Amino acid sequence: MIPKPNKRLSSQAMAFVLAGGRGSRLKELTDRRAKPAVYFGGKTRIIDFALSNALNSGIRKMAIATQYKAHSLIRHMQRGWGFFRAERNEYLDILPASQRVAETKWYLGTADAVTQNIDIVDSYGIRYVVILAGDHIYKMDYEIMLQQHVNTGADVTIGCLTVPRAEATAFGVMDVDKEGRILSFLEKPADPPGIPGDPDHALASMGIYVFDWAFLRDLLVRDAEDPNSSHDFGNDLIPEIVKNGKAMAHRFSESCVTSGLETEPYWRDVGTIDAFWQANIDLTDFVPKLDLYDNAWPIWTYAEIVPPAKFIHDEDGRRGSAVSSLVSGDCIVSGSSVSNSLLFTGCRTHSFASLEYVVALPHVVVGRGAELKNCVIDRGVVIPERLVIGQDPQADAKWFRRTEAGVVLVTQDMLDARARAL
Ligand code: ADQ
Ligand code: ADP
Repeated sequence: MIPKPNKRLSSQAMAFVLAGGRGSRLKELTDRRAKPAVYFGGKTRIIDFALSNALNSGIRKMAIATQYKAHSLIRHMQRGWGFFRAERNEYLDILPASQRVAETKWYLGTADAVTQNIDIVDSYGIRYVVILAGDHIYKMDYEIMLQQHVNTGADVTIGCLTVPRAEATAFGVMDVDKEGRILSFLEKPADPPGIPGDPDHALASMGIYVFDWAFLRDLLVRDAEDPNSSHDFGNDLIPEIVKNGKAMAHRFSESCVTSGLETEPYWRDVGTIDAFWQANIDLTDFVPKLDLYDNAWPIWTYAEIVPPAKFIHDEDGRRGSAVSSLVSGDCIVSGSSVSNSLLFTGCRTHSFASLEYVVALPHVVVGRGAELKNCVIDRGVVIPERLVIGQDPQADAKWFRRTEAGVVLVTQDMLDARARAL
């Protein structure tokens, strides 16, 4: 029997993941790690969402361009994403800037990150490239976007969603016709145009692009020689295609994956302390906005092999409990009360401690009698006994980073500085 060709376009596609950005609005959380390597959701890191989407969509060839503070990201990739096998025609390449070209050269912009790796993309023998950002939380089936791209014969297909107009200054903003063809594209406009008939919203680029590789390759080679280009997709390549070619918008609502629990398409740029805290705390809702428990669309990650979470009475019989909370493996909640919080792997909370609306990254230790509220605690931080955070805005702002909305970020460096000063 003659074998049938695999009709899924994802089998002819690769994902090129841009993971080089600084993520400076996450402040001290990205002092030592790139934004895509920041922890999210109890067990995973931010980049796991884009990579799991690619994997679940059927894409088996991936490249990840890294640049800023890449060590923790690369370590995570090696530990958690090392199962791709060349003999099955699967590839996952980590492409740090300045490692491959003769002279020391950083990735100048997002397009340059691809240009510097043209030979690697060529070697994959693929037809389509899905360009992804490694720093957003969402579940999406890229196969649907690939199909739209092929059906419309577009030069580029751009993933987009509606955002409040006031927030659209941080995005590429587009105007489309009835067929979804992009008529104009403004990268981070100071005064974003609203959607006709819906002036309070704008149509924003998700920074996700599908190209035929042959088309993008030509464009990159030309862009590399343009002295006026910043070699960036949003600033240079996309406006050029909108002007001279065929750029189509793909609505996220068409391809977002839901388990039935999510009531609306979920996409978050957890790029600020407030947004990061909120999106993590949202997971503790009775009906969460993002379902992480959907077996049909698993979020793959590197998970340490650890014992189960444990909840114990201390020697004096005080109850260790957690309600409306996510508690990861290797946590021990001892004689303390945890509510509306998210504990990553390996956290320890000691007697008389209380945690409310706390996001504790891996291996946080909370000392006896500490009271924590509305905060994000960085990895490995040891909270001293009886420390109170989240009740006195002035004290919080003095020692820690307190946002206007009242979320407090705590790192070990801040605690050490406080200990030296007191
Ligand atoms: P920005 O959000 O500003 O705009 P940008 O800084 O270009 O995004 O980064 C996009 C992705 O590329 C991020 O994942 C980042 O980590 C990575 N990156 C940045 N610089 C890089 C470099 N030199 N090398 C490798 N990777 C790099 C983009 C689009 C907008 C769109 C938003 C959606 O330009 O049009 O609306 O994404 O978030
Ligand atoms: P992760 O991001 O995996 O949680 P860590 O927070 O332990 O990892 O560290 C992030 C990065 O910062 C790693 O590259 C690590 O080697 C480095 N690092 C950790 N602690 C320090 C420190 N005190 N000084 C300098 N670099 C550090």
